[in-house]
Amino acid sequence: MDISKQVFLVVGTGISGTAAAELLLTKGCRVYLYDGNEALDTASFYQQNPRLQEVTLWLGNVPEEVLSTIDIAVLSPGVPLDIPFVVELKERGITIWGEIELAYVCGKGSIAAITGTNGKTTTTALVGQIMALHYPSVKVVGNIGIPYTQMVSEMQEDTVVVAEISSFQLETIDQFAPKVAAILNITPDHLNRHHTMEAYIAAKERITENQGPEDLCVLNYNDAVLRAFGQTLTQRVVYFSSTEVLEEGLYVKDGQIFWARNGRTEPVIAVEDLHILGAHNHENVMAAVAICDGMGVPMEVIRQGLRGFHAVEHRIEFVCKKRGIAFYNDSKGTNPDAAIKGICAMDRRTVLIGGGYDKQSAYDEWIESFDGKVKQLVLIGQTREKIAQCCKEHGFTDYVFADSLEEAIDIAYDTAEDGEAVLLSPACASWGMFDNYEQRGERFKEYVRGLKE
Ligand code: UMA
Repeated sequence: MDISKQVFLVVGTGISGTAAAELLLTKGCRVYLYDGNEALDTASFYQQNPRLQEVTLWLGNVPEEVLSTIDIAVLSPGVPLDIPFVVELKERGITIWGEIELAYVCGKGSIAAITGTNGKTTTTALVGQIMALHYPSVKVVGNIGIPYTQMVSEMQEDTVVVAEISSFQLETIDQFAPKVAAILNITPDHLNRHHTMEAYIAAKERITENQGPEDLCVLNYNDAVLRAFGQTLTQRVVYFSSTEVLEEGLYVKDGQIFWARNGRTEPVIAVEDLHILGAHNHENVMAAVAICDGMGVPMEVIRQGLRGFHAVEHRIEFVCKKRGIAFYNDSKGTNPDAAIKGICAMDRRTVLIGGGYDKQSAYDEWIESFDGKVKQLVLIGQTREKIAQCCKEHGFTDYVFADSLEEAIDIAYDTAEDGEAVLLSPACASWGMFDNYEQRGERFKEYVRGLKE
């Protein structure tokens, strides 16, 4: 398809939409922008995006005379497929692409794509770092915070693209075909968007749907859904397990990561040589090893990359000590499963700050994981009553409400004692109080660093 002849409507004016529109302009396409937020300040939008001056931005609706000319709509990840505006686009026969699909159609190079409920940012960052030791042109893109379309103009045939891809982004792929795909795990998340667990799983599994027999899929053996899914695939599959010794695949035994393949078992690295904590991170490391090997990186380079990698920001990130209390920022704990890992990584009594935007998650397992370690739970945001109710049902009554993150930190600082920890690991998205989890984490770190001893 000659995309320069198509008329595009880019839906959403966040970082994906603006990057997509800019890319389309460089391809000589006719482009319109749309945003459902009718209160958006268009003057400041154009000020912040001067290269989009010539693109008309419609808020709330698009006039019929424009809509009738649109060939392809490019959706930002945060735009659900079942909202009336998108349903209308589909009914009109307009092709729907996600921002990822547009990047794939226009981009170059070979792709390693990583999805999963948790661990995808750490794994993507780790894979990116290892690849950069071996390949001259590596682009780390996607849900990690750098729109894929933003990097397309810098891609060459020999570029290696390392893409973190969310379930939102996978809902709107068409031809997107990574050379190596990885699904790290699937636990309940984003059910307000996908409605059912089945739909969420199906979205994640789409990462493999255009792969050929020579391509590779990396899967978590401990996840029953993914283990069964691997058996249905025709491409090559590598499993990893943090609890079982596998006949074929990567596993952890006696503090060492091994890879059993083709009748040989090779030690990969000792867990003590890694700088990232917890069994979930061993899974991320094993996935990264299989992905990088699948992309042609020699094992010695992979080992070097593993040894040099430290935790990513906002993921169980140590901030500082005040009055002997250790503060950890786990703002990326945006769902109960991720937040459980935050608690598991604490080795002392902890005052926990939780709550935020309601994604209709169940908090039972998260509260059960407190297991005597959580001294007090300070609740913020839209979900605070719902979580408090769930706490009561599980017999946990040491919770209090705060009206802001700052107030929550003050309460936690008052409650925690020398030798204990304060952990921000909300089990909820940040929306409603913050633009994103990064902003929440930054605000936490800034305020904590300013606390008086
Ligand atoms: N909008 C509409 N209609 C809607 C919904 C949104 O018009 O129904 C508009 C909003 O008014 C806004 C724009 O769309 O102007 C926002 O688009 P967006 O929500 O897709 O946000 P972007 O800024 O483009 O960021 C997106 C991802 N956001 C989401 O998936 C919600 C970012 O992931 C990603 O880093 C970025 O693209 C680059 O690829 C963030 C995220 O929270 C980190 N991801 C979820 C997660 O990790 O759990 C999936």
